[in-house]
Amino acid sequence: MNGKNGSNGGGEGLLERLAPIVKRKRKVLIITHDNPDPDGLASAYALKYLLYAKWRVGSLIAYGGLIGRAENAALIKHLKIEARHISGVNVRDFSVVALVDTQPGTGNNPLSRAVEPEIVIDHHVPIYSRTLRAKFHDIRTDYGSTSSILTEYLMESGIENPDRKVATALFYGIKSDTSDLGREAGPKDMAAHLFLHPHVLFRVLSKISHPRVSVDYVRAFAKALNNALIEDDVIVSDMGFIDNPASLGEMADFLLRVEGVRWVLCLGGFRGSIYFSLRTTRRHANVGLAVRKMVQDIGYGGGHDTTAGGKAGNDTEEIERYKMIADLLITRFLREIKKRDFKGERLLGRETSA
Ligand SMILES: [Mn+2]
Repeated sequence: MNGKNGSNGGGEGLLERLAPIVKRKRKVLIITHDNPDPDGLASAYALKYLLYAKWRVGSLIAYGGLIGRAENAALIKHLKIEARHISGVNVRDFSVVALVDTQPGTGNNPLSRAVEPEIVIDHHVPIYSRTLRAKFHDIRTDYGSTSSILTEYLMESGIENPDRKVATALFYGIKSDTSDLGREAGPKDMAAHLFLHPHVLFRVLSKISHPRVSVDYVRAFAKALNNALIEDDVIVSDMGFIDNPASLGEMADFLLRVEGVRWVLCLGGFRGSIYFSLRTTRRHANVGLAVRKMVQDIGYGGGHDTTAGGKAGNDTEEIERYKMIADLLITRFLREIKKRDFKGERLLGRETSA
């Protein structure tokens, strides 16, 4: 089935199709995207669990970039998810490579071009041609999270009492990618959520959802607010050089909560590139597409209807070059949302209504 909502190369019995690819294999390398979010980490964790519980196949979870947000660090710590940075992994030590919550060719994962993954499980648009070449690919673009897809694998596996740490991770993965099932969540996400519910460790979940934060985090927050420019329903915050690109999405989510705001772009420089997050309250805006136009010829990006992000430029440690790429991204963003004449005043400099 290569329908408009995804591609998994043929209907039922997904686990039966997965089995011959992983069975009796020495070790599977499970890679998720750079600066992994809860959905990526939970999906990788669930696949690792499933491979062992079902076929006694061992695996290792690897990622690129940084584990950014406090929630993500808490997820890893409290659920004991072992994930290794790709720099410490030799891909050749593994007989099978799986990608979750990302695809080959997106530019947002650390898999080298020379390696073709055998397994790709994701919910992002577009579906890449290299994905379709993978022996096993399951891309469902009508799902709010990859965690929902992995939950269906668990359902299909017949495992009576799934590991509660895995269930908690998946539950949080769904919650976080769909903003508590309120954003781009469909009936499948709801069903997955319900299935997991009785197995969730809620006390642990609470620690993950409300983690302690570092002073650096507070500093990043202050910077995002200080640099935020607003006009009508648009906020743009150029945070300048930042310590952690994962903070951008979080800041963009926060700024989208400002009354009357419908569009937010947050950007910042990290290790020679400019990272950015785009958010909207418009339900069918397809900002994933807008982002792909923004990064045309200068980077990578993608996303969903209301959330998207990307990475552009190189050598942007040079302030001149940083400014040039940042301005180009902002100009293209404003063109996409038809707000070319945006000037912007400081959000914090604004008169407040009494
Ligand atoms: Mn996801």
